[in-house]
Amino acid sequence: MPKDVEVHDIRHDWTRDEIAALYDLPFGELVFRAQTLHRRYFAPNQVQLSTLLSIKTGGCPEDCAYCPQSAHYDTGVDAAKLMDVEAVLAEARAAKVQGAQRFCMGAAWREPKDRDLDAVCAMVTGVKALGLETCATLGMLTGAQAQRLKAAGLDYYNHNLDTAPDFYGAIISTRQYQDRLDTLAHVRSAGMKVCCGGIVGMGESRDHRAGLIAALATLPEHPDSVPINMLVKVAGTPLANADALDELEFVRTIAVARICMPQSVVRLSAGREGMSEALQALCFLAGANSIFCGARLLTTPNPARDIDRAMMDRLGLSPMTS
Ligand code: SAM
Ligand code: DTB
Ligand code: SF4
Repeated sequence: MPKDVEVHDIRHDWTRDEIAALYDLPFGELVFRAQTLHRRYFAPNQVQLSTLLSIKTGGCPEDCAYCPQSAHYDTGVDAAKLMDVEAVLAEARAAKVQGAQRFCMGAAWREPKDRDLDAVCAMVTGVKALGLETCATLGMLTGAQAQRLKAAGLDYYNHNLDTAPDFYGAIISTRQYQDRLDTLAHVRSAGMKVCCGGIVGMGESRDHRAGLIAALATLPEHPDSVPINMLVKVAGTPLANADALDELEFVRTIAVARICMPQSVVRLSAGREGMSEALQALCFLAGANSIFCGARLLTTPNPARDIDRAMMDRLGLSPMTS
């Protein structure tokens, strides 16, 4: 691949207006551009497979309007203590048997206490020893906590920007956008890979969606992994009755993420349970190349493994080889 093509493709100076203009392209033109870049940087028919486990569920002090695990809303999710290390390792072994490549441990915390991090570090080391890539999402981290996780063997840290800076206040009041940027900087400085994306379908405008992609694509380094979540509407949360996002607008968001961050793995993340196979096929065509596999996300359903195997077979997709 010619060097000038690479230099031109990987930009950190995207403006929101330029990204809004991508959204405005004719659908076929947008998907063609995304697919062209996808093929330049990735094997086009390979999909990275991650499995999620909620290692500490519910009772979270934050007020994220989308989240079934916030203690502010009555969603029927019971708060549970941090799981035992052995129980987590048993789940990781099962995920590996089912073909997962990365095991992502999620905790409903604002931030981990140092005492909790002892157990999480033991989980990370144990999962890594199984030959799986490791990922965790535990809320805000200090620099020292990020370094401890890295030393324990953590490959990826997931921390989402969630939405555009100017829509953020409508969704979360208990922490600031800058807090998230600070955590992402700590994760990078510690030498871990960054998994960072957002949620669409929360009542934001197209311009807000462009603002989210602009915030991600102008980080000092593009996130290695970019999860694009379709809001999973959970009864009891403030967003339970949010208007459904137009399906093709979701595909456009995937395509725009692919164009603005060509070397990042873009994950068709939460929300697949409500999507047809045809819609998911369009997302792969638009540059998505990762999914969560396994019948549960953190607290909500995800397609069962055999359903996804059948989909991947029908579409000629295979697990990503590095
Ligand atoms: N508590 C930690 C935090 O917020 O960073 C980690 C777990 S939190 C559940 C991880 C991410 O899940 C959130 O940032 C959000 O993007 C996503 N998420 C949570 N609830 C969701 C929902 N109902 N639909 C789509 N994505 C959701
Ligand atoms: C991400 O961006 N999506 C995942 C993962 N990172 C942690 C979480 C989705 C959660 C969906 C709601 C639930 O199952 O509780
Ligand atoms: Fe807590 Fe994370 Fe849910 Fe926000 S998204 S309420 S921080 S678990």
